[in-house]
Amino acid sequence: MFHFRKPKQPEVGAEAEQAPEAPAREPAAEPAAESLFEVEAHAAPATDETPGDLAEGLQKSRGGFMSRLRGLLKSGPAEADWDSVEELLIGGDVGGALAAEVVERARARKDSPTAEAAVREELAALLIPSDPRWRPARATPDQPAVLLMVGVNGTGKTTTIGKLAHLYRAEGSSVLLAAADTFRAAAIDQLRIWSDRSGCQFVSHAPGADPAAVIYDAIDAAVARHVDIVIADTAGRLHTKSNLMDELAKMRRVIDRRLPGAAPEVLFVLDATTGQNGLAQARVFHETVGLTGIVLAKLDSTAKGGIVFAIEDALHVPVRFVGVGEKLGDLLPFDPAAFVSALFA
Ligand SMILES: Nc1nc2c(ncn2[C@@H]2O[C@H](COP(=O)(O)OP(=O)(O)O)[C@@H](O)[C@H]2O)c(=O)[nH]1
Ligand SMILES: [Mg+2]
Repeated sequence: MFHFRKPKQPEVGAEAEQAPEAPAREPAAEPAAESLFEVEAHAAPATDETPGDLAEGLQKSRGGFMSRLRGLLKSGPAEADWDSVEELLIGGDVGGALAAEVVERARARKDSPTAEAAVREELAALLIPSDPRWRPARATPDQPAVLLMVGVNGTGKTTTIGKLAHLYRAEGSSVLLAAADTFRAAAIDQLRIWSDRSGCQFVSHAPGADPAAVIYDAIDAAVARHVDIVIADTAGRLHTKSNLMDELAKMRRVIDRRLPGAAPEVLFVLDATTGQNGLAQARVFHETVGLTGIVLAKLDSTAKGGIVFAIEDALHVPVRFVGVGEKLGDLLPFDPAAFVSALFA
């Protein structure tokens, strides 16, 4: 048995902070069968959210390692203290091997007027192109686009889903949220609140249910109702727990079976404050489910924004979004050039 909910009107002016965990409640009664196929009432998108600001979100990084780095890079490439530059890049989470490479290449640049220009160009060259207007694609017009959100515990998956739902609803897309984090009742409730707030449809099972079954039902409901985008929440899991990683692989297989050729987006939500530890996690997730994109959450909370370069270099998977706060508008499409400019501004 699964629960399906039609979208509600978003609460304009509602608090945009993390959805509070609602008190546990009895599962709703099973909906009448025909309610599955009611014409979807598109809720008006919420308009009370001002988009977050990248420069503001990067304030800690700009004031941290970047301000010291800029100080070191005022001279021409020949006079710069390159050992200190390398140390600062490592301190900013760029990672040892990559920092050494960047410095070596920047030093070798003969065409740069300043050491700063050389480092800036080398850092920019590391980033994988990503169009900030990127949208998850549907394989055919009668299939929804599917986003599977994965990562370890507490990285910001559910909050990111709330922000994404808000973004896509504001653009007029219909969105269905799948509560495939069945581990705790509170996790289901947290997603339900985001779904109500942004006017999404919602599919859940009882706590403890097989998450792959939730995804199966969510896709069925989305196909039946011509929903544009399905976003599936998953329970946080440690990359070292192989049974939980197998469970994730099963979710992935269910999507592939139910929507052959759909190429779902698997977004890894990385907590930017975990730094280089996050890279080891990301690699295992990538091997298990094939990551297609990265969301770097909590970039506002770290002074080490260099993790962006490290994760892209490690996985060769593009960063699609950065999270710069807890409000609905605090999810910014990733624009590599704007990111480097904001770091050096
Ligand atoms: N400062 C900041 N906090 C965030 C961001 N994204 C999520 N959080 C917070 O991180 C905590 C965990 O988020 P949650 O979405 O529940 O993580 P999950 O366990 O991965 O689903 C919550 O307190 C969120 O408000 C972000 O971009 N910036
Ligand atoms: Mg969660």
